[in-house]
Amino acid sequence: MAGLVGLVAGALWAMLPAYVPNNAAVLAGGGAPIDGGRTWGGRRILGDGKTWRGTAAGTLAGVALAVALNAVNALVADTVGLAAGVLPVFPLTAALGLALGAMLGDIGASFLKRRTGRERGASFPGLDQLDFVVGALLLSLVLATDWTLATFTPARLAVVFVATPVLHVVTNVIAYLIGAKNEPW
Ligand code: CTP
Ligand code: K
Ligand code: MG
Repeated sequence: MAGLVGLVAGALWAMLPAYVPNNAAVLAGGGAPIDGGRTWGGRRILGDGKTWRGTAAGTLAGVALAVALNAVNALVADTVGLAAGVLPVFPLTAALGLALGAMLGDIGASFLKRRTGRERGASFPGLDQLDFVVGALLLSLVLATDWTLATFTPARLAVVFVATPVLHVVTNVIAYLIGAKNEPW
């Protein structure tokens, strides 16, 4: 797997533990909101769309996926002799950074949405598609600094920032069409 295919595969593989948490949170959501119903400046701090259960389930799903991807990676490398480094291997610190960071990025976006007068479920183009990527990369950088710097090369980052909004729009439209989500964003 050389050249462009390897680059795109490596970049998306590295971000998978950050892609899954939001979808897992949608499926697991409900229960007590993180902000406990509290308001700030007349509006909810975060809103009912950010719950403890959704956040915990999303984080666990992302970490579990990273562990599973490591197993698949080892299997594939043994079977087809994939060159080491094409697909990243996740240390647990990186897995947690990507998964929890994605959730925190999404929560930060809700905070900004409430401060700018947007009700729960309102769209905020740009922020909606990239909040979790920025959160994931930042927390991964904090918890697994060397791994993050070595894994997210400028070329892979470029792929991530171009491909993620496209993937995000597609998965959310699908989630909306199958009735898992109230809005197609
Ligand atoms: N969810 C959750 N906990 C989270 C993130 C999401 O429980 N940390 C669940 C909620 O049921 C939420 C649904 O997933 O309604 C969809 O997530 P999202 O689109 O991020 O939330 P919204 O309801 O649109 O709220 P907001 O406007 O604050 O983004
Ligand atoms: K969101
Ligand atoms: Mg939403």
